[in-house]
Amino acid sequence: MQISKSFKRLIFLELAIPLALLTLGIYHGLLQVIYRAGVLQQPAFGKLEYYQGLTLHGVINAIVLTTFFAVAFGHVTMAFYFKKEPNRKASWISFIFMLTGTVMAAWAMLSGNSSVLYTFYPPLKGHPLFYIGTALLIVGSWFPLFTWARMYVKWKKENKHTKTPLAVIGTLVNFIIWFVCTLAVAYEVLVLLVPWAMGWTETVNVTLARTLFWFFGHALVYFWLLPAYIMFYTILPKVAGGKLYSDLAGRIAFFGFLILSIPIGVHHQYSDPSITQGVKFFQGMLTFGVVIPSFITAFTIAATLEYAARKRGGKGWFGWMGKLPYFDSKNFLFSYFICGLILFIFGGLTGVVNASYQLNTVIHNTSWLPGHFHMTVAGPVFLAIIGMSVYLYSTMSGKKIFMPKVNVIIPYLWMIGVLIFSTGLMWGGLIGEPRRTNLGMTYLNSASEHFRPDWVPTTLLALCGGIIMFIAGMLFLVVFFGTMFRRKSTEAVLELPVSEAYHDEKRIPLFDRFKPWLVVMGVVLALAYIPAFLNVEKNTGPGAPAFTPSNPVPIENVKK
Ligand code: HAS
Repeated sequence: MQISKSFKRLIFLELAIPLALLTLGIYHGLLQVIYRAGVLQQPAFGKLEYYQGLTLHGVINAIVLTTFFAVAFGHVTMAFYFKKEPNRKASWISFIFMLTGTVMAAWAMLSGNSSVLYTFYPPLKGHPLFYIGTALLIVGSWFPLFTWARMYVKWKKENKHTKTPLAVIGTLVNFIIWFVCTLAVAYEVLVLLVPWAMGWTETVNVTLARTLFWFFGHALVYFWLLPAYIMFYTILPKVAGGKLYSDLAGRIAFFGFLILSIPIGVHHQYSDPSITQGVKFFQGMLTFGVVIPSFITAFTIAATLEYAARKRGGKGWFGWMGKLPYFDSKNFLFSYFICGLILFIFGGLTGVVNASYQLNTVIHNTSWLPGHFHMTVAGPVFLAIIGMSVYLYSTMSGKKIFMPKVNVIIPYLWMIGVLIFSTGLMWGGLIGEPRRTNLGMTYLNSASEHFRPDWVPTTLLALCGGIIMFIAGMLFLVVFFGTMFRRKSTEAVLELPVSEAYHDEKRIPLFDRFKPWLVVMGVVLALAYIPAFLNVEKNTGPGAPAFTPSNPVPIENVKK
């Protein structure tokens, strides 16, 4: 498909700006493992303090990169399937909002005024520009939903009895989830955090802020995941050389996420006071429910891969696995996808451990948690984002991939790094290693009375994995920016691989409409969250004063 210069420029900027920032994000990832292994035994390195680096790492990698990419990939998907570019003005306004917000938040973090981590964590207090910046980034990412919804409604009017393309369903579901869940964090930022950061209010209601954040926070992880799932359902079967085992399974999975992604945030608050056991239990059960769309995906994609491998001559119960195009540099998307899927088997299973109310008490706030989420967000999500970014850039610019043989190896290197890194973290977590802690200052410093020799092997393992991940990440940036600096050598087009479905499944209206699912979504959300907010209202104590991460004493007392 031919596209306009303006659209091309917009997509390139939305891909390249966060990837350029990723250099900082990856650098701080490396520093994390170095601090934690006790190689650095100081509060700061290169004028950037530990928690400042951790905030930059989380915000750039988990909020900025993922949001820009989801918007860019959504634009591309809608344009490709509807053969029409989204509204130009709205798309550029959205980009300007997101960019301005990112610059503001980046300044606030780099100046050392906002070491509050990507979860905002009041009573840690950030600079007002950090909160306003992140709010602008979020508001900017709302615009596309409205333009895409208009495109969809128009298309549907003209194609009443045609199945809506699965990728379009996935994109709209994802941004509806995003719009609803970000309303809570927008309220948290604008009503609680900005007035507090400006000095208009003296204290902050921590329980309410945390509950609003986690209303958003777990749905956020599915906002990261769904673009990858769209690729697994609609692109992977084609690049694997086969067909999608069931298109209907994909629809069921996406609508399942629509209902269950948000009303489960309290599973991040199992250890919080104020919320009663009944609410925690109910949301814990819903969390087990949200695992189902992923299990559906696991079996559908496994069957899809088996079909593709058998078509390529694969035989036997497991022997077929050897026939997939693992190292085909011309078809490199496969390598990015398969490595992400393999990581997600472990990322998903550890998620189920977290979801259990009882087991959660063992792993909560330990390094098990970053072990879990690096096999999810730094697994299928990150690999799908970077693989698709270089694919889109190359095809839409007409420039060949720089170092194609290295490009196809990167995901394997990354996967090995993550597996080693996460093993170190999870093993450490099970023997009590805390997360978000500069271990080099105390527990991993043999001169400290708190020294824990049993955490030496676990943190060293995480260090080895982290170094491998750093190398893979840097190689990717060389491939991406190397491709940017090449000359155009083929026609520049917008082209996505499109998978056919294996079965000729009839159109089922229920799985081709949003209204019934939106109603169910509203009901489940109300059942899960009205009691939670009533609990918060009833059980909240006095407001908290401001803290910094480096001192357990409130800022105002330190000043005195
Ligand atoms: Fe999670 C905490 C529970 C999924 C990210 N999660 C986090 C945090 C992050 C995160 C960032 O219940 C930390 C937040 C913080 O800073 O405090 N998580 C779950 C559950 C799932 C889950 C039940 N998480 C994710 C995803 C993430 C993510 C996805 C990012 C993208 N998580 C929790 C809980 C906590 C938590 C608690 C709070 C803990 C606490 O105490 O603080 C489920 O959605 C997982 C379902 C997934 C599966 C896997 C399906 C497997 C597939 C691959 C198939 C492979 C194939 C390849 C086909 C059941 C689809 C075959 C291979 C061949 C070679 C043929």
